[in-house]
Amino acid sequence: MATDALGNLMDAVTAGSVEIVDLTQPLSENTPVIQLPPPLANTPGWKLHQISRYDDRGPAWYWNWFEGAEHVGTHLDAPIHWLTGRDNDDVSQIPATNLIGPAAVIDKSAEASEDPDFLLRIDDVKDFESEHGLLPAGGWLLYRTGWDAHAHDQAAFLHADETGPHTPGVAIDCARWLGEESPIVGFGVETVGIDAGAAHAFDPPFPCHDFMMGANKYGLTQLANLAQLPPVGAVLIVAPLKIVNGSGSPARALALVPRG
Ligand code: 23J
Ligand code: MN
Repeated sequence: MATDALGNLMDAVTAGSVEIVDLTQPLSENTPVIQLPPPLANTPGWKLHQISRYDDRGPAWYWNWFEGAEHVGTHLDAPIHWLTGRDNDDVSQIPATNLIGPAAVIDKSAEASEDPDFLLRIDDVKDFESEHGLLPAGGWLLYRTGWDAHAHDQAAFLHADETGPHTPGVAIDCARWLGEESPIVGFGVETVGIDAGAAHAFDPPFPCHDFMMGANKYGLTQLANLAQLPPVGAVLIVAPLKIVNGSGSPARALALVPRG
């Protein structure tokens, strides 16, 4: 029965047969943020302001306040983030049951290291499904590209030249399929956003945002440690702040991973 399931889970965590993997990048003033070209407005990054640190302002306590944006660091894109999802959920309205679910992990790190503009195709996902089973209904597809290796360095992470940013993403028809056809509720990436660096010039622009948010689905960005996950069998837990009217939120993302 269900109480045994949770007891067994906690026993497995204690015994190490289920490992907790932290998929979250550290959130600091050095966390990279997306840079959109003019005349578009850009997001500020993250900043801590000290209130007191065991001093005259508060002799026995340390605390800060922060300024930062919704779409900074490891963060969740709510459906309302995009024009196509304007009547869909804001981040506070996302059903909690969608914030935990099975995760499939597709690894295109070899392809992305050869070609930083690599785009995930429907055939790549179909090939994955042939090998590992169908994408999980109500779950998440996590897209490993190796881009987490650059997350400590804004220039390397955004990887822009005079033609704009070059980071891996999703082909237009695959983005449509993920939103409109696939059974997943969310799509997670290692890059600064769920779309390719070059996706500003796609039709529609930023198709992964367009089709996922339009389908009341979620994005999850700047993930770490996807290399530690199996292709199937892990469970993702993502915890965005419950910001009323929020279009997204920095989030803690964790995976429960079976070992042995
Ligand atoms: C606004 C416009 C374009 C993009 C984004 C935001 C993001 O990547 C985001 O964090 O949602 S591509
Ligand atoms: Mn975002």
